[in-house]
Formats: sequence, C-alpha cells, structure tokens
Amino acid sequence: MCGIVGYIGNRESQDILIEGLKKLEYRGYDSAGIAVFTQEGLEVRKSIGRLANLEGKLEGDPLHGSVGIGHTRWATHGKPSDANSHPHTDNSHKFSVVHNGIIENYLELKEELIAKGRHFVSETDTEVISHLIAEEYDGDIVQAVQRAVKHMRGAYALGVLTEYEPDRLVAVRFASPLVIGVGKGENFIGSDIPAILEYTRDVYILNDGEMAVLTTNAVELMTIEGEVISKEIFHVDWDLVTAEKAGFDHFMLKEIYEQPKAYRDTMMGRVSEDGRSVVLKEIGMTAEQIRGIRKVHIVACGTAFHAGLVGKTVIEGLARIPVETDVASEYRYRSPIITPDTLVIVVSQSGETADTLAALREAKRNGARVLAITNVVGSSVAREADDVIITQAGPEIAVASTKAYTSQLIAFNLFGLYLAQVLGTRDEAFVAEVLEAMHKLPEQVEAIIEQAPVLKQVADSISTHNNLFFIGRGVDFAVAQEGSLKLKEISYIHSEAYAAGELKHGTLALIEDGIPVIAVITQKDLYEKTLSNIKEVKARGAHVLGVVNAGMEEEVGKSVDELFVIPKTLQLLSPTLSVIPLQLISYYASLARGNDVDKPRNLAKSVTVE
Ligand code: HGA
Repeated sequence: MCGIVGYIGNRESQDILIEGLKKLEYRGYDSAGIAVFTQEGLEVRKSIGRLANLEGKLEGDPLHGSVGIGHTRWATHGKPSDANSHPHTDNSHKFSVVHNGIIENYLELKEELIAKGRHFVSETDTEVISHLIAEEYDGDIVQAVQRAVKHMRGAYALGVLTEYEPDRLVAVRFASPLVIGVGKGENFIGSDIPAILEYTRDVYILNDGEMAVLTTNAVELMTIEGEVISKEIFHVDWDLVTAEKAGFDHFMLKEIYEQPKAYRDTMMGRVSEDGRSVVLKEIGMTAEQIRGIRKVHIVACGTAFHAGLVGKTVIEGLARIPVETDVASEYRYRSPIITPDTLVIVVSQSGETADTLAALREAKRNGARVLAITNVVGSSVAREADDVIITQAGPEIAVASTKAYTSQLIAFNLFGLYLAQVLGTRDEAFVAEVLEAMHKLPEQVEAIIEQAPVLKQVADSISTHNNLFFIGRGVDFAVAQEGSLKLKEISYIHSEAYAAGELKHGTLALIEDGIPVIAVITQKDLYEKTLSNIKEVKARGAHVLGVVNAGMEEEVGKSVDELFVIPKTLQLLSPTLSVIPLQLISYYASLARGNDVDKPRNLAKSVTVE
C-alpha cells in the first residue's frame, strides 16, 4: 500500500515530509496529507489528488515545526477525498495517525467507539485507530498505542503523534511494511526506504509486532508487548531506483513476489472469525435478490477477462448459476440478452477501462444489477456499479498485470462461496474447507516463487523460440490463456493457448520439431484426457513442460519432458497457484530477450480508450 513518512529532529519537518512523500509517488496514490507540531499545536493539512495540491495548500499556509508525519493514501476503505485522507485525528485533535493497511474489524470498533461518544468524520477504517489511542491514553503514548493495537485485527503500519508528548514519534508495524531511519540528531520513519534515503542510509527494518519510539537523539525498539529488543542496523547501499523496487530488478518481479500479501489482504475482513463463512459486507444485494439471479455475465478485457474465465467456473461450480463471459469490447455490440434478473460482473484493475465501463453502463441501461471487481476505490467502475469488491493488491506499477489478476481470482472465489452460502448450494463444512485451503495459498505461492531459478532455465530456453503453445482443459485452459497473454505481452514471443482437446481440430499442423508446449494439468478428473493431447503433440516433436498439482507428478511425469509441480490445493483454487510459474516464465523470457519488462511496447497500464 502507499506511503508513510515521519520526522523528528531540528529541521523544518514539512519540507522533509513532502520530499519523502515525493519519493513514494511512483507507487501511485489518490490523496496526501501531513501533520506537524507547530506553535499552535498539532496541525493537519490534507488534500485529494496530487502532492502538488497539498503543496499548494501549504504554500499560503505553511506548517512550521520539527516533528511531523505524512502520508500518501491509496484508498482501501472510503473513497478518495480530503476527509478520508490521512493523517486522521481523534475528536480532541490531540492525537494524529497515519496508517498503511486494513483494519479488519473496524466496523465493530467504530460502533463501540460511537457508543462511547466518539464521532467520526471519515469513512476510513483508519479513523478508529486515532480514537482508540485517544481512549487508551492515560499519560503514556507508547502504552496507549500498545493497548490500542490489541483491539485491532488486520494489517497496519502506523506513525503516531500526540500533542501531549511532542518529543516522541511512535511507529508500529503488523503485516504492512515500516522502516526506521537513524540519523544524527534526527530520526525518521518510512513505509519504504526511498522515503528516507536522501537523509540516511542506516535503517532498522521492523518485523510484525514490533514498534519504535523515536526522539530527536534516540530510537528505542520494542515489541507491542513492551519487551525491549535490539536489532542490527541495515546499511542501504541501493540507489533510489533500486530502492523503489525494494531491491528487485523490475516492478513486475516485485509484484509477483507481493502476491502472498495481496492474497492475504484481499481475504482480510472477508472471512468470519471462526473461518467458516465468507462475510462480504460490501455486497448490498439482499438474500432475496441473490435468489432472484437467473444468470451471470462476466465482462472484462485482457488479463481481467482471463480472471473472469476462472470466475465462470467458480460461480457455476459453487452456486450453480449459468455464467457467460464476454470480452468487454464485444459485449455491447452483440446485443446481449440482459434482463433485470441478470447479474453483470465487470472486472477491471484500474476501474477506468473504457470498454468495461461502457459494458457496465449498457448492463445498467438494461436494468441489470452490476457488481464490480476492481483494485481502485473511487474509480469510475467502482462508483457506477451497484456493488463493489475491492481487490486489495495495492498499486500495480508494471504494465503486465500479475498481483491484480490473482487478487481477482481470490475475489471470485470469495464471491462464489458467498453466493453458495446464501443459496445453500454448498454446506458450511464445504465453505470452511475451501477457506482453510485459501488461507494456505500465500505460503504455497511463496514455495513456488522459491523455484524461480528452475523457471528461469525454462524461460531461457523458451526465449530462443518464436512460437509456442499453452494447453489445458477447464480452468487449466483459462490459466493457459493468461499464461500465453503474459508471455506475448512482455517477451513478444508468439504463443497460442488452446483447449487441449481442440488442437487436433486444426492447429496441430503447427506443431513442429522442438516447439515448446506448456501443458497446465491440475484437474484430477481431466488429466488423462490432457495426457492424450500431450501424446499428440509429442508425436510431432514438441517439447512439453507439464505444470501439475502435487500428487499428479507420477502419472504426468512419464508423458512430458519437464515437470513443474505446484503445491497441493483444492482443484477449484489451482489457478491461483498454477499461474505463478507462468508469470515467472514470462518475466524471465522477457529478460532473456532484453526487453523493457515493466513497460512493454504498445501497451498501456490503464486502457481508457475504446
Ligand atoms: N485503509 C486505509 C489505509 C490505506 C492505505 O494503506 N493507504 O495508503 C484507508 O483506506 O485509508
């Protein structure tokens, strides 16, 4: 998620905060703000839009003081607006907080705080934190923060100031990144190293459950239980560009590695505490309306369309409602049969995709209810849809989508389970089993990523070819299509994705000696059929890599040249794992060909033209 910066020292903090936030601008954000101790007390300025807007406000009305916190926001809860921007304060304006992350139980906390007489001025989850800290304060800000975080579930990196103790800046981290910069006569906090790199190269990297108390001359480290800890200083020798990518060579690789967090964040707050049911508070459809859905149309473009193909299998499988999928640029021109009992699901990372937006409007014109799955709160698609599931992938910078796609898969699974719960098509034990398997996915993705060197070898060999095929059946075919698109987008190698059984109806003629074929085989009930198709391509000289679910390696291993095994999961969830090796193969193939991985030719991140 986006940017935090904090300063305590002897210089004008406003300048340092703004400079630090500028260094985090590359990640994308929708609003910004700072809080500084001035002669008048703790003062806050914030503004929707670019940092330049905030700078404009500060120009006429600067904040003078040498202690402050700043934030660039990427909205997760509540639309981008001045009021929703950080820092947030309590009702007395004595406490100020910047936050990266998501507070899962914020609605419960908000209710409790309102009952205690606190009133809220924003729609964010973050605001509960400033009120909680104010409630817990009895003279020591460190203890107040320690007590406050005990009430919170979710992910947070926090910078906290209180007017009562203007010589202390408190930082705490749980499941969102935070670093402490150690200077001479001044200290810093940053959600990431670029924010503070200009001022210091000595940093402490906080782990989950750790906090830091900064004064001008000292940094004290402890756990949220209050136990003092010591840590090695990490000396950063990266330049700014490397620091922006957290040491990765490209944003795409960084984002592939961020997928475990994106999975966790997208599930956060959407599973009941006992883990047995899906809670989608953002869905306004009543049970009766859900029971009235006769068909679903999933409409999207590019990678999001491929997520929709998986979504079709998920929804049909779990909720037994017929689903059609459409490419958005085709949808409204084919005179689709949209009736008031149609649920139209539009999927768009940016929420600004012109074709998808046009499809959404066409659906609404025809009286359908529209659910949007998007990564951007307050985007056009999010604003115009009836219901919205925000994927919590955080900003995606590489043009080729990775973590946004896989978060869309998580969103489809959550929604499919939710429908199944309401419709009673699956029992509680089944839902609980799937959720348990979903909770394991982040670690399983990590295990796949550890195999990157093997995939690099595969990619190096693929990069010498001009053509290849991806094959699969069922959801494996959907994943094959995404793998093929990813490869084309960034390596510029021509590839085709085929439903495995369809090759023999035409294109088999293109299989020549040595041509690489990547076969995705994760569905136990279908693998024998795909094996026959593998025999067909092998008989014509193809070199086959099988991407298989653990447990299938023996059966499949005999028929392919190479195997890549993904950890065992439910068949339903296998796309969330089987696509990861395909992303890495595309990345390394692009690299081997010397392409600009993050900015491939002829492709824009958000396609806002028809
Ligand atoms: N959930 C909070 C913070 C989001 C964030 O990390 N932004 O950078 C919000 O929506 O304001």
